[in-house]
Amino acid sequence: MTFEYADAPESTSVVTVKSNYRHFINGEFSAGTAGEFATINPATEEHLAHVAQGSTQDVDRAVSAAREAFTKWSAMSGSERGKYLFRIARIIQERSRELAVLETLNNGKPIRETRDVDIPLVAAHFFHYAGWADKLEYAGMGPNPAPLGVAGQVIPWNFPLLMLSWKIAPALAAGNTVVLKPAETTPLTALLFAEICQQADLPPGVVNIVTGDGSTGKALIEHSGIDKVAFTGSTEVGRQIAQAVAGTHKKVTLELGGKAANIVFDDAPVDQAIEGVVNGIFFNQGHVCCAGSRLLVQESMYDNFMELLYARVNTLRLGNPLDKNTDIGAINSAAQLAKIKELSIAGDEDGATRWTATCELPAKGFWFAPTIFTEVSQSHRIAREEIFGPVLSVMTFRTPDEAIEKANNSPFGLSAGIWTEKGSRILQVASSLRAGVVWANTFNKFDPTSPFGGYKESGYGREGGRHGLEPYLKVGA
Ligand code: TAP
Repeated sequence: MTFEYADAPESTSVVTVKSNYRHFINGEFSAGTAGEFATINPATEEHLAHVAQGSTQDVDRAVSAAREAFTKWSAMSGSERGKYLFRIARIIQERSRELAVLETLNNGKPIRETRDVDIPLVAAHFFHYAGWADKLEYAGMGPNPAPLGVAGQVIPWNFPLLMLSWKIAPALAAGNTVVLKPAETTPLTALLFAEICQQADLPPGVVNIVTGDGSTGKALIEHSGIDKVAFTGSTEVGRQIAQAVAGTHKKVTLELGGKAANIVFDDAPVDQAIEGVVNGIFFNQGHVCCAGSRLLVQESMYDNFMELLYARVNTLRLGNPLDKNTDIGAINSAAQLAKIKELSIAGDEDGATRWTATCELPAKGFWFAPTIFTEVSQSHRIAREEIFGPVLSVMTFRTPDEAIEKANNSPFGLSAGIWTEKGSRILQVASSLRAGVVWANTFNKFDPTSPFGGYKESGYGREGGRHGLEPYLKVGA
């Protein structure tokens, strides 16, 4: 049964969206040299603002500012650096509503997620790494770990501010300075974060933000003045970056795509597993690198499980992302919507059976209804390629060995989920899965103390926790 809910829209009056946004370089907002581009609200296609397009000169200016700031920032005591990070974390908490609304406006994700997941996790990352700043010699990376220098960081659009925090918090705690490029479709919260850096009196040049498209990201990672490349994005661009930095002194971390298996055994707590599967693929419209996009269900419980799953998915509310009751928001861009549609059509053509949730799609904006494909085989494109949308591919298995084999039969290895009541089975299956993160009887749980990262084509390096400091330090120095 679906209840009727009254509209519960969050007010947009808590945030001021400016008509123009400029780069943040050396502690100040400054115009770029390559014009500007428009950023929109993907839920309505309404224009939000004009944003500076970063040129190689803009990147150069930002790298020079970061280089100059590095001398003082890296010489500062860890406890002093920690104070700045604690201050930033507290301001993020104070301004969380403003950040959540702006993230929802620019990204299309539901306010419930930005308010309850993204922004609290952003603050938690800054708190976590603030605590590490004066304890680097106890991080298990040698007695005197030293920062690398200037980090060039490029992030995607699916968790704009959260990915920023994964990059900036550990870099600063370790004594590096940064130049960050947000994704072209979601630059606004990074620029609000720049205001927070000003409010926290962060020394100029420690954080620099240059906005723009892929060419700006390319100019940044290829700049000879940076010592570290941190990239989160597609495997395709990750490959280009690995080639571009090969043979240079730059240290690299690549957090790339995924195609996680979510494995449900027939002894699993069914209601809990249904919630976990739904959260695994439909959270954030499936724009999640570690989304449980391949569901493996044990054959003996398949019919019952699928019936419950369809019923649950039909209760998800799709629509206005600013409404506090909304579960499924907008797809982030027309380009991403086209990619989801193209791969779904490939699912039909390859012979899988499509099921679509009964929901009405708004007339304006970019939308895709929750979709489940059954009768999927390992060779289908929808079983192998990352769709990065609200589309689940379902397969079955009979034995644990078959589940492990199917789960590992993927070019990716970012995450996986296991649902069973048996602790011994969790341990046995988890230790056989080639995935950086394995969740048991839960899914999509994030914590700043846990390392996160992939195997195979999902990239290399870890972010989060003590491990997340290592990519920003000269280990063993
Ligand atoms: P990409 O197209 O790879 O873009 C990521 C970032 O790189 C964007 O800022 C993009 O700029 C920039 N970029 C594009 N071409 C570049 C180049 N040649 N050199 C340097 N930078 C370049 O990915 P996306 O579509 O935004 O994000 C989705 C992908 O990210 C998915 O595959 C997802 O799995 C992955 N992801 C992984 C993780 C982790 S932790 N593993 C987390 C989130 C997302 P523009 O925005 O202007 O194109």
